[in-house]
Amino acid sequence: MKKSPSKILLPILACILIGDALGGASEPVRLFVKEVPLKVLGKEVSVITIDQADGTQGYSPEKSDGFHVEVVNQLKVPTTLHWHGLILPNLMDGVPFVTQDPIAPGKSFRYDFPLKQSGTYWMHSHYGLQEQIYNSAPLIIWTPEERAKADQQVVVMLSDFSFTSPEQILKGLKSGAQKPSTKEKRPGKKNEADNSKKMSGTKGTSSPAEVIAQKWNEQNQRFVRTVLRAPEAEIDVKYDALIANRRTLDDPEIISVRPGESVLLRIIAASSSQNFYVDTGSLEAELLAVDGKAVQPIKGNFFQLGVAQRLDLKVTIPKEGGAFPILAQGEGTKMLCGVVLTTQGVSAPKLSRTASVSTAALDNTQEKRLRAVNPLPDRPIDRTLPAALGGNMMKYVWTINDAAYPNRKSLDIRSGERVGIAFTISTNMGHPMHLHGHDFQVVEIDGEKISGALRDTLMVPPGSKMTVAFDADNVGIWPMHCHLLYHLDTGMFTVVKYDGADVKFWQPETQAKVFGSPN
Ligand SMILES: [Cu+2]
Repeated sequence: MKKSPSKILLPILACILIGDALGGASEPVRLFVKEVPLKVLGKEVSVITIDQADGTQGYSPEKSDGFHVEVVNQLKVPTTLHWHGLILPNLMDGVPFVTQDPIAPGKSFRYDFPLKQSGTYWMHSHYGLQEQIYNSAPLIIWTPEERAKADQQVVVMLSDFSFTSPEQILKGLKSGAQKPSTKEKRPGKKNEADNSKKMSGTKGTSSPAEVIAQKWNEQNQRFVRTVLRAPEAEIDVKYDALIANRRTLDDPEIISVRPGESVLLRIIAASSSQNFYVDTGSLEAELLAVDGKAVQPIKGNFFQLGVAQRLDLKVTIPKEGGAFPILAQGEGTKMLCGVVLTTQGVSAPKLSRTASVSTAALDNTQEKRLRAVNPLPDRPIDRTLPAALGGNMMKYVWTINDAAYPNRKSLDIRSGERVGIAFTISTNMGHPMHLHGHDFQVVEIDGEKISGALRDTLMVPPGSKMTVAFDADNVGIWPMHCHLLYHLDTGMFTVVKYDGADVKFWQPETQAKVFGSPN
């Protein structure tokens, strides 16, 4: 139920009664999308926030209440909000020119639907390049079981920060200014598509250096941090800082915790194109869920997190107390961000924003070991959709099945099918691929069949072959795209379309006019 500033009790009581009659709170929470100042590295910049009337960021409903939101656009430009990872009715998905018209400045839009999931989700603008300037917020769906997972729960939103506007960054990428150095370029593998040879930094082609990577420690059955000689990860946007809960490590959020108690960290990669490694340091963590969906608990202190993915990590504070930084290092960079857990009377240590060594590319070390708690029912795949991830770095155009969006090429399916999506990749950067409106299960990695994690976003590293499966039980037209903002914006986007879907809002031609064509 929305908190009302009204002093009159009667309307509130009426509200509660109506809400109860409908089996839950139906009064919408108003989410105001607006510009706010933010100080980063001593300089004040203007960013976007999604706030409730009382200043709460985002929206975290009880599952049993359902989802009831009115988005109020207080920006000077259009927007829409997408509820990342939620299984919802198609026209509630919040994608302009696919499932709704943009919300004009000063206008609002209602989103109402029952909730089918619980756990760590998030919301973000699906309009233009607004995601880089933090048109995003947490979306935690609560149940008594979610609350019982730990003594204390903390949401950590990770992001990337640049003093350069997203429009300028895109211009730079298109003109080659942000391109990785070409001196490390070598010919691509023989079997790669022709255009992939134009991409710089093919995996294994940059000269090996000392890099931080994730390793599975077989003896202790846990994920750990290791330093090895390997190529640095290829990245195409270089940020000025990384932030956690909108703060750099110069002035991180300090979270008070109690000795001996457990803390569940709900970590969200809300970045526009920075993948992360999450380092819990001296605290042994237990990974309980990815993308809001339970996995067989697996231990470690060093985890991979692709853009738009989430990690639920449970840690226990030692009885003797102390200060415990929870850090995230960017893929292919030395930059760090994070929060610090401290017990009473302990001050947080001074932390550097820079690690001494850069990191390797995200890979399948972690994904191969994840197992779903609630796998899909056993049944063969009826139809496999190909998803060949490609691109042309010279033109800065990114493609799925050789096509750059906007276009009218859809991946077509029918209700009732078990659908597979077979990802192949010919580019030197990995792509965090997100399918709207469904949970999918990772069922095959590099030829090995597994009962892998349920997810809504899959990191496809360079050189890998990965298949996911889902049950086609949610009729509609659903975006499937790379979640690196600049790849999504320059073509790596398509739609999975059910037979008989309502496509009245699908206007790729209008989108091309409004956002421009990548070609
Ligand atoms: Cu991508």
